[in-house]
Amino acid sequence: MSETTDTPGQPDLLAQATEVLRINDRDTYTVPSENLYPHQWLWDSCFIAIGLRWLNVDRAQTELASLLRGQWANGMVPSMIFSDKREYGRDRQLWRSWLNPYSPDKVATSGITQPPMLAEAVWQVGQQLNAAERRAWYKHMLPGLQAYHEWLYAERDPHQEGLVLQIHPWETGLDNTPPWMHELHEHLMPTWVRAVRATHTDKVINLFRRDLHYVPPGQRFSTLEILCLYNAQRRLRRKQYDTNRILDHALFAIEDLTYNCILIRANTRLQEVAKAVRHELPEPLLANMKKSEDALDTLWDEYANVYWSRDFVTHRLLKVPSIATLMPLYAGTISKERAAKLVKLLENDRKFGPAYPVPTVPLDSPDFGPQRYWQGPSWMNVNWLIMDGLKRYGYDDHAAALRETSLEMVEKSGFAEYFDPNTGEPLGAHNFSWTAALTIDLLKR
Ligand code: 9WN
Repeated sequence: MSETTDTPGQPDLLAQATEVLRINDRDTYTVPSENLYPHQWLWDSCFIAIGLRWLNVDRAQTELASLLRGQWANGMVPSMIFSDKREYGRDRQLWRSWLNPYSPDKVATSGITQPPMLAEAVWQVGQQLNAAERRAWYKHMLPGLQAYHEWLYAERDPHQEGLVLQIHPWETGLDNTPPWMHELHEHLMPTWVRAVRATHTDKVINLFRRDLHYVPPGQRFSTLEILCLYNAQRRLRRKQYDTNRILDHALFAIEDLTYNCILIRANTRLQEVAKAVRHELPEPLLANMKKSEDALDTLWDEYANVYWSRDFVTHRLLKVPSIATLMPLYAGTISKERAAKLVKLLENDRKFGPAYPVPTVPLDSPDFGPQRYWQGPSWMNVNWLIMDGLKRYGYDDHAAALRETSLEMVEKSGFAEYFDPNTGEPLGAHNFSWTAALTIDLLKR
């Protein structure tokens, strides 16, 4: 990794963050953390590249280009590309991506995707290049990016609503976020998992969970939830990750609010990238992008004054509070009036305003647990998205305050995967790559 200059006042933090990325560097990509997450993940690499671009822009480009080695021939960019080390054979076998004819020949991947942060990351890395390099970089990434967005609309918006659906909680990146877990607990728990619950055998299964070797149980999924998620993953595998077959009898089919907000923003970035190299995006794709912006409105709840995710089949809004509430700020296409309503929630001490914001579930929700993974803790990537949204709507002071508390959290507790929003205590994995990378981005901007 190339040398970097210190930012006044924060030299140690910058050096420490750089060291985390060095430890997790696997030459062409970066693992999220050494033991718990030994593969390449889609949105992790995007956040990592956004930080890496300040240290070594070549390496940041490699990080993103590596994601495309896993791209499927139908355009899907998978959520995970597996390490080819022998010891991870079990992980590759669990997914068996080779069952689907579109999966790449030489790399094993998952069979689902993750939030489409790639266009944003490509654009951000481009900002560190001179005009000629930037054009070359955009040209290099554009075909893969365009194919990915086309795939999202072709396969994940079958009714052409302008909103794309997700088929597994892992696709949202917010694995156990309450709206999805409510669906799971209310409708989708398989009989054999109910039997495990009734007989309390989950305690035995705990002994075999790899994650619990590194993270205390209260900071992760419950075993029942994990069993349900693996059950859902096996159903996708049985249908060879073919969206049509999956939607025939889908366990999960949700138009997730966070996912769609990230897509709307990514569409804007993709258009900027295309424009920079005078490439005309196909009309149908442009029409879909426009439709998405309008479709976001259909998720607005006039009574509650917030947006929600929606069930794809029943079209019922999933009225369960979570961090998704604030994500339309990042989408950037909502009105100033609605943005102001969301900012009020961020200012509210009983909702999104603890000492170390932003909690991934509002404090007054019955689902809030300050240490439970995506059910309360503060995460650096979510903070980054919210800061970006705040700035776009002119809330510079709010964004600056969030930058400050985010950096304080890291100074106090190191580069944890997530943080207790009340105490700032470190939770989950240590030396987590996107926490380090986004710290670098906050320090360098
Ligand atoms: C499943 C890697 C990933 C993140 C996700 C986070 C977690 C995986 C897991 O870790 O998901 O994909 O093992 O739970 O929820 O956002 O990309 O850091």
